[in-house]
Amino acid sequence: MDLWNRFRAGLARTRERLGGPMAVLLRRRGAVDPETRERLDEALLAADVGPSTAERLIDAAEARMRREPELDLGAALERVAAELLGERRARFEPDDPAPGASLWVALIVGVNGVGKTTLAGKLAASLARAGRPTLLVAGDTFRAAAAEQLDVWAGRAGVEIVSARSGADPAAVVHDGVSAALARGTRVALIDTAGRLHTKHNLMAELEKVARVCARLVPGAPHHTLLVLDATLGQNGIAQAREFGRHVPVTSLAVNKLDGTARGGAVLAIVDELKLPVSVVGLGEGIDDWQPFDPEAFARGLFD
Ligand SMILES: Nc1nc2c(ncn2[C@@H]2O[C@H](COP(=O)(O)OP(=O)(O)OP(=O)(O)O)[C@@H](O)[C@H]2O)c(=O)[nH]1
Ligand SMILES: [Mg+2]
Repeated sequence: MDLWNRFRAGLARTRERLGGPMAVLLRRRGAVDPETRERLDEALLAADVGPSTAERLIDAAEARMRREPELDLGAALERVAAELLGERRARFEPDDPAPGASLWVALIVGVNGVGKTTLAGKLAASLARAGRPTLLVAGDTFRAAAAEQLDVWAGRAGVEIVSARSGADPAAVVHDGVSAALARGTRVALIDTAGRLHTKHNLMAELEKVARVCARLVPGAPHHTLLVLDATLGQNGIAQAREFGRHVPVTSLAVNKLDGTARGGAVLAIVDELKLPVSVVGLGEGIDDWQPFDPEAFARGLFD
């Protein structure tokens, strides 16, 4: 399956909520009458778009149809959604290497079970394949099986890994991992961290310490802090991102598990509320089941 089709397949359940019952309405042109507005609003809420973002999208689509009368409601919604999603853009990839080939450090954070470790594996594989020597750092020393799980991914991805026994101080492992990456001259260090509830202050302080260790070893590190969200949790991601953002400078969002959820519309609400770009989407459990985020393709996958 090509990338677009995989993406489309992943969004199928969300699209069913938006497109299916709405097919006739989405073909209408001109002013949005109150009944259409109400049914559209319902469909958007069912896809977890969130009330204020839904309202904003419908208003923007209506304005768009006034300016471009050839557009029907579905096409107008697709365009305004793509604009909203594309307002800020980010890619999860190392900046051009400075002369002397510096190390690019990325920190992967998020609440429990959202798919951080899986995504670390997928991204490491892709970076390695693109010819960027990558080292995985097992910063999750909390869960006993966490380092083993990352080790399996390192094997699949064909990259090196630095880990420690469980119970070790995560900041110490990160120190060792980043130092090893520097010593070995790898281009990228990807740090997996333990899942933590955004409301637990001691755990957030631990994350701040991890980020400080990175900065001490490599100027400007972490160069990318990727906050991983779980699409099946819908708009809960908004509160998570707000809280994580108070403790670490979140560069971009990854939205995992977009396959098999009908709540993909939450991505619109999350981007609208947080003004943070999405860089990556997870579409399954396999090593290739992810994609760089493409606002236009995402909007098309929702509404067409
Ligand atoms: N369907 C689907 N499952 C996923 C995706 N990403 C991860 N998973 C699954 O979600 C579960 C949790 O993934 P992990 O990578 O262990 O999540 P984590 O955030 O590292 O979990 P903790 O370290 O415990 O906080 C696993 O069963 C993964 O296979 C995805 O994009 N789609
Ligand atoms: Mg994990």
